[in-house]
Amino acid sequence: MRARMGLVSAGIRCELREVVLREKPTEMIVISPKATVPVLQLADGTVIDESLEIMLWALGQRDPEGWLKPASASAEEAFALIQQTETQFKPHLDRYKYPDRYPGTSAAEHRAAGCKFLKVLEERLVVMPYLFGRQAGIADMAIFPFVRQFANTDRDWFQTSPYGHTQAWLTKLLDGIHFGIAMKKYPQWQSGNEAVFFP
Ligand SMILES: N[C@@H](CCC(=O)N[C@@H](CS)C(=O)NCC(=O)O)C(=O)O
Repeated sequence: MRARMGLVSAGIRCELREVVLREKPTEMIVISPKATVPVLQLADGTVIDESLEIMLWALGQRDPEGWLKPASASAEEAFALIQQTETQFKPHLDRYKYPDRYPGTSAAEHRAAGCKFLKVLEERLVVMPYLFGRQAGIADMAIFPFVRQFANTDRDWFQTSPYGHTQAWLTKLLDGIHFGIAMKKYPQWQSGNEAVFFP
């Protein structure tokens, strides 16, 4: 999702091979043994297999929407918030979403811990429509997919939670063109298939 949105923003088209996680193609594992998606292989053979790195590579080619130039802060602050999402919020999200996978876990406790991060977002979004200004940037696009998962875990709870600006921000991004294009479904890639392109 994040990688696809970065490619959309940069206007980069690539060959797409849709992977079904329970049937990972050998071709993917050969170039990226950690075997997670997304994986981007460049024309020179370089492999980038972290979604944020793919976004940064794409925006490093072209950044027509200025995602790497936050209006209200330095790029470092935007990256610090992304890092906080991945290292602090994501573990709580995983445990709130899948308590059965983590023995002894209380979903409610992890939701409460995740809310501390939602409060950080809310405090920013009270004063500006996106996390670092009037336009969406790398922080919004890299963070909202996690907040979407958090919201979807219990939509009724999220809708009545005291994070109205975060709810509105998430709705805007879900209605946005990048997410719409990134969500397009593709058939599973099989060796020998004719090439399919994204977007
Ligand atoms: N930090 C990585 C996480 C990638 C990741 O965990 N992807 C999941 C799917 S969203 C995956 O491929 N899991 C492997 C599996 O389920 O076998 C990134 O953002 O690229």
